[in-house]
Amino acid sequence: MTMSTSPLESAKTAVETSSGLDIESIREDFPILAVRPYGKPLVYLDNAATSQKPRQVIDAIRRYYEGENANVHRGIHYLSQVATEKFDAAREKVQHFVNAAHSHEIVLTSGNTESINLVASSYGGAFLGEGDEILLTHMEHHSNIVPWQLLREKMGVVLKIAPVNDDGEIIMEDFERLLGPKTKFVSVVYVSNALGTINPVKEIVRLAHAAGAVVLLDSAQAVPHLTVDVQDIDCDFLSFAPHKMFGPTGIGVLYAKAELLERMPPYKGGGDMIKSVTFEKTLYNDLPFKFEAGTPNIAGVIGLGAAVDYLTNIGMDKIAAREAELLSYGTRILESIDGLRIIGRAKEKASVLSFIMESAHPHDIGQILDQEGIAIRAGHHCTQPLMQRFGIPATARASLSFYNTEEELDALGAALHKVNEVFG
Ligand code: C6P
Repeated sequence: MTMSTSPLESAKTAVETSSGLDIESIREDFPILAVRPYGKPLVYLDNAATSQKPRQVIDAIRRYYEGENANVHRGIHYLSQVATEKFDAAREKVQHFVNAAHSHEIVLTSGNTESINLVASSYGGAFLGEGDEILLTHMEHHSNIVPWQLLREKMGVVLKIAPVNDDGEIIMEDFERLLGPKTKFVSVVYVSNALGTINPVKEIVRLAHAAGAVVLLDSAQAVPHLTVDVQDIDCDFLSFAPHKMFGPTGIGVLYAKAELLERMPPYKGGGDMIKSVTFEKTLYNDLPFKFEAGTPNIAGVIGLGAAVDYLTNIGMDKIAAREAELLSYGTRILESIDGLRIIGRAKEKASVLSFIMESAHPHDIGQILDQEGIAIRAGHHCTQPLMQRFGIPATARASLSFYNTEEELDALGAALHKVNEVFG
């Protein structure tokens, strides 16, 4: 006898056979997934805020503190050599992960935000001036708006904003129209944290370069989900956030073309970024150390190296394919909820599901879901201008990662029905 299956059940079967990943064993890598909030299974759908950490990353950090802890690039003793080797190896892993041409094009910072501030302050302070135009888009995170506003206050640069359409895509005709002879810099988010839109970054870089502008890609939400190849994209700067890609907090990455880093002045002064110091004059260190003043977050960098290994072993192509499956499954679940509107319907989309409901404010949705053990984010997601563009104060946002499951998305759907029951 053939059993009838619902569309979602048949989708689930297809997912399990096509992803090629053993999700159950992957989930065992993440100790935190065993936490039971309020006695219920944890459903962690807040990966865009920060991802959870696999045991491999946690162990690498523990190993460092238990058996390798020393400062780097300074000591001649055994521990310092071990720590320095691990630290330098992590930079090379990051280099290969984003296909940078040289390891000295990878600058280690304290976070994605810090990486963008470094560029605005160092490159912007040295090479941009009164009346120069910087082109952003309406979907930027505050981290890619405010540093440029600070520069505007200091240098008198002009900010231009490329609009987005109702689906949450950059209107490329307007983007192109806004590029002019005064455009000296373009700074664009690769994947929107609030909408999930994957922007056409190769085309953006091509157009910007043709107009003579330098390009930064805020890739905080891209690197955990897509294969990112900086040489193929040909961007000048690319920032990302290891804590969103299964690594620790307190560490960031800035990729930059070497010729730009060579010309840029240091961002901060201190130890490690110098060759020699007298009271009269300081000679700066070679790349990338010129931009890495003070003792770095050594444990964080070693943890980042382990996160890169973890992702590489699984395979970014498999991760992207799995997340595409989860995104389409989750989209269909949300579409089945009365009075729910998805914000962000770009054709090219990463695994972010932002939505509003007629029955409840996003914060109330977040609270009901929390009671069910489901972690989402509710708010403006540090994209207030984008929320204004859509005429809404906030969204509820479920952001998925490859370790999520169809069962978890079913739980999300059931909890959203409950929201309608409670508030409807
Ligand atoms: N977005 C989110 O929940 P930091 O805080 O430096 O690690 O990253 C800032 C940042 C910059 N750009 C984009 C596209 C981002 O998504 C983020 C962080 C988190 O969406 C926290 S607001």
